[in-house]
Amino acid sequence: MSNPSDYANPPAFHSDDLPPSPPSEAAFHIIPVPWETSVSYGGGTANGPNAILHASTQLEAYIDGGIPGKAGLHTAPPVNCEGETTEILARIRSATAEVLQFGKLPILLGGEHAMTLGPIQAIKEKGISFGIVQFDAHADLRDTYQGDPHSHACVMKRIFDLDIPIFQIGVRALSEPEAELRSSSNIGFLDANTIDRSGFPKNTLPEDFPENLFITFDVDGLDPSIMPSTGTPEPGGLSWYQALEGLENVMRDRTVIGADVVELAPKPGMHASDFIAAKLVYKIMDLIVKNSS
Ligand SMILES: [Mn+2]
Repeated sequence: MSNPSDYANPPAFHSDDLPPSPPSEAAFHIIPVPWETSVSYGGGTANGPNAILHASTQLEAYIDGGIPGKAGLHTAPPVNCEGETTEILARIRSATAEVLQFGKLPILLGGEHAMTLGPIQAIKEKGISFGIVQFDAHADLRDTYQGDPHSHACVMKRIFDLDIPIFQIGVRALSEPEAELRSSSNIGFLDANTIDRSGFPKNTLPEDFPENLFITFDVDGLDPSIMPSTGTPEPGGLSWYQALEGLENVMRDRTVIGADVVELAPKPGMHASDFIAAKLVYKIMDLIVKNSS
């Protein structure tokens, strides 16, 4: 990729090796969400989904002993991210609800982290009991940020307000009120410094954490040495294998009902980050398939 216009006209996810399936035959429905309004530092998340789709054509179909794409991949049209925040969130919610109605797995590509409220509302409206596991450098638990309650920095607070159980992995930047909320509430966390020192415990999630999981993976949870293409990078993040270990750990004995990978802000010429984000998406699919077989 040499300039941002190269992110236009994206192919379907992984479509070089794996021909797209019709929606009714695809286990995974990929929903691009090119949303960028509340970014507080570096911009570019609007191009995130397209960069992931372009990079996905470079992936191997075979990964760690299997071909998860055989479960069927359908890439939906991108969600229209113009207009008011509430309108955008409503569109993300209905795009997700449609996939759930089909009995399929929504995999959303971002786009800024604020979008995660959309699928969470859709799943909650279906009456499914579930918890959310968040991989992130930031707690995203501010009540408002720069006057905006729907900022990417507030998304987990909005989800907390919906009474959805939360577990955070890889956090290393938060404000004092966010830290106080975590310790005075039942929000679970395994911060990056603990993972660095002691690794993952045998069971990361508490025993009473819900069986159904939504996974939200903010790419800034990864270390900026492998993921510089994000708006608010923080040192001391997860390595690739720590991220995979964390995913395997939380998914063990549980059922993933949806996921998103958010906050990729692709930088022209820095295609490693785009590829890593695409591989992360495919690896999440791989773990879902392996877990359910
Ligand atoms: Mn985030």
